[in-house]
Amino acid sequence: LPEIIAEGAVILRRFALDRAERLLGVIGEVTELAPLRRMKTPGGHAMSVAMSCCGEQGWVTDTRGYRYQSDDPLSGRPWPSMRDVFRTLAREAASAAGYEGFCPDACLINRYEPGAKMGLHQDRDEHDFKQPIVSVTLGLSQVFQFGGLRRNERPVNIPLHHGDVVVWGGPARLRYHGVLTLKAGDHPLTGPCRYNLTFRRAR
Ligand code: MD3
Ligand code: FE
Repeated sequence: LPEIIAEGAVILRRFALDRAERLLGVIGEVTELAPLRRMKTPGGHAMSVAMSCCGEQGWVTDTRGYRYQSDDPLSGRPWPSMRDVFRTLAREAASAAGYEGFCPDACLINRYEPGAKMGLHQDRDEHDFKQPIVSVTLGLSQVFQFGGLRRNERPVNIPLHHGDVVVWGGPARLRYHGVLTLKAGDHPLTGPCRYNLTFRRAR
């Protein structure tokens, strides 16, 4: 049953569980073409999260800033295409949360290893904030921080587990969020890591 965590934000616990192994297989296929890498922030520090992308647009960061682009900066080639299992999952989850017709053009693949985290931020590099975001957790559990529309609002901690899908739209779309440091663990399908797939409409 959908769990509403705020207006516009819905957790679909274990929604992706039955397709988790297929999703992980596709992550393997995509990251063979576009390897996971720790990108640099505009401040010049390497992120602790390793990232790759698939779809028409990929999210990148370097010392020039954050943006979407159609080519992988490592290879200079277009990002691997959006895979059907990815697109279908994102569409079905959005629909289950009340957002019909979601058609992502970007999937960011985040890999967290023990010690990796993502500080509080807003997702605001997309053109249309009326489009929702769908995120999928695979492997180890990690605590998600769900804040307010202003950075100074104290976030709520929400543990996310293997197969959980979260849909963020409407008034929740620009909320601050992050994830706490991943603790060491061993998951039968992913070993020492958590993967997060984040589906967005960039353009
Ligand atoms: C809440 N990733 O890649 S996904 C990111 O677990 C990112 O890898 C985290 O934040 C992760 O930008 C969290 C969940 C998420 C994504 C977008 C949101 C939560 C959101 C947008 C608004 C509010
Ligand atoms: Fe984010």
